[in-house]
Amino acid sequence: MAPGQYDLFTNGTECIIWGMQQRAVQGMLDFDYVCSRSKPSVVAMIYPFTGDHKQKFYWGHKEILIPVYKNMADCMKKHPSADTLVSFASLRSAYDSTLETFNFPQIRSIAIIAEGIPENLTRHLIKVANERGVVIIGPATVGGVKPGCFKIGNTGGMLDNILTSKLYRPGSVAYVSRSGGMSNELNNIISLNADGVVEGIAIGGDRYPGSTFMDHILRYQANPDVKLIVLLGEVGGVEEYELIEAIKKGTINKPIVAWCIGTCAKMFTSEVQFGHAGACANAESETASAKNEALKAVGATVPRSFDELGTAIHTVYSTLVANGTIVPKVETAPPTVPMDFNWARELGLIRKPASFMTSICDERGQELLYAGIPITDIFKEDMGIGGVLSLLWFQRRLPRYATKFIEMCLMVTADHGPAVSGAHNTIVCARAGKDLISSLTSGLLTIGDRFGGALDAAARQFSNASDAGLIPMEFVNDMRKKGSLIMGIGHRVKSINNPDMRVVILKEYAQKHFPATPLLDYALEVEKITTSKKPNLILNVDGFIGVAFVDLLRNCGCFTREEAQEYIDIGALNALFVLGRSMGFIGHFLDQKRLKQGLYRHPWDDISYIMPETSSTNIDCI
Ligand code: Q5B
Repeated sequence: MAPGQYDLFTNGTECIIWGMQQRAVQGMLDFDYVCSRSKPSVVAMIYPFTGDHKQKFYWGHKEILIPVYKNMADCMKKHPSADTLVSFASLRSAYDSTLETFNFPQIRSIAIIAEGIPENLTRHLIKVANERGVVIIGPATVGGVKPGCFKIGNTGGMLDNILTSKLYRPGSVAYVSRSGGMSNELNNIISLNADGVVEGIAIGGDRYPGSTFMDHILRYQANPDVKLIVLLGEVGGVEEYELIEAIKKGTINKPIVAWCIGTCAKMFTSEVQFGHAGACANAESETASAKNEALKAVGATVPRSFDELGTAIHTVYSTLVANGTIVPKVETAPPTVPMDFNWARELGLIRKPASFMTSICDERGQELLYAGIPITDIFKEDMGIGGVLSLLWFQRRLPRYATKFIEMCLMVTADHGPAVSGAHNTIVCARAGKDLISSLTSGLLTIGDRFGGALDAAARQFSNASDAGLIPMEFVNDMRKKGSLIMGIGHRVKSINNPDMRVVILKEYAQKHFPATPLLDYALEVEKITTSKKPNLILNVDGFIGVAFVDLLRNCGCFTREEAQEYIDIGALNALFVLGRSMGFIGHFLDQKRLKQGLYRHPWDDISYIMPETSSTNIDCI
């Protein structure tokens, strides 16, 4: 066997991945990097379900792009030196995609990871592969690894495992196993008991593996870098006897350490099907014990149990070192691969100031939390919309009378007819053919000091005056002197003769349920003064909610004075009107659409056109 034949992989191997397996690809690239490969082994990916595009990966600390092709022919054409395909195709698509791969003679080896491919289809793939001289590794395998050169998919596990098992540089021991999981165990055992792995292949657990133990052992025999061969066979099948025959004939004469797992099968009264499809003895000769005996009989080193496999490897390895067959190489440290950020964070190795902070809602766990309370509890406790707002806006549970008050505020502010600024805007916008969100926001944008947005300013003005010890009359006079309107006072249509029932309802409730209403009492004194001047200068709905909410924040026992002040300073109270009135604006939008109202144009007779005098516009500039 020439070098090109026994070496499936070198440190220049170029590989194509079938399937969108970003994690596996990143694992392969990290392996390449610690092996000090000059270039990544993965040159392209094939994924028939998206268009051609590029995927971002890390090469050490740098970012690189790997092309993804929809079409295999395009991929092969663009990457003619790729000779390996690692197929992550599912058990349904692995057969067709592997058959398609055979059309491209550049591919010398194919690793098929999928489990559960029907045996007749696998057998057909094996037949075609043999005709074309292609090596199949798998199906039903993790793949294999050639330290310093190439790693198939997820073989070897995560980077810390690869480093611990010294897979970043070749040793002298080659192994072949059926099990992908056990190959990881072998990487570890060999690194602890010898100078490490030179190549390891897991042929897969199916009854018909694409390549056999002997296919790989013959390669290991031909490869001068392999000084010791480890076979991890298992119960079922007769493959191990091919090695026994080859040892007898002298075709294989390198030291062999072998163990067939499944010796515990003899403890069962009937034949047992182990995890792998092929792991069932159909004759005495197929039992693990029989095969271990037969291997021992031809001179292979066979331990007494799997536990002693490491010792057996160490004994043979030490002999090979002692007789000069193996000259242990000087260890050099592999290049450092920057740790994946998420992994490092999971291990608690790094901390990074978050650029974003949140303290009201957490959707990451099994259940959505509002201020730490699971959504199911919110329903169990029937917290209602007022309870939800108390959690999301104030980060705490408020007493039931308070959450009911919040709900009442939302109810009374929900709408006040089509004539008010916001509803009018919403209607005009809807009639201009705009969508719900545009129409709603058009209405919301009118909310401000004059219309619906006077809650916060009223809360501030009244509380500042009262806290400063101004009597109501002083406050009113002060505001008049400054030429400022008192926020929360005055209404276009409501007056003491036509009271606003919304305010009446809320007032009755607050006076009955709030522990104390000092600011409301103060505002009502102010109202007496302003309405004595003009009957429409009432404490309006904005003003009422503003001052009553200050009383709630300050006296409900759930906030410190500073916390209460913070909500007033932040400008939280207008939110009640904004949320409440959004209900009405949405109603107006739906109403206009339902009524099929056409484009609104304001009538000319309702507009006073006041043009500049013609003579004044005709004055010549001198
Ligand atoms: N005067 C609300 O004005 C309105 C005075 C005042 C001292 C005052 C006005 C005002 C403060 C802002 C405020 C919320 C613009 C209102 C709401 C939601 C709504 C709306 C709806 C809904 C009304 C006449 C005379 C003048 C003024 C004096 C007026 N307000 N003095 N402090 N606050 N209030 N906004 O009727 O001597 O004659 O020159 O800005 O609280 O938006 O339903 O419509 O649910 O949708 O046009 O309820 O009060 O009165 O401006 O002609 O003034 O009274 O200085 O004095 P009006 P004006 P003078 S609730």
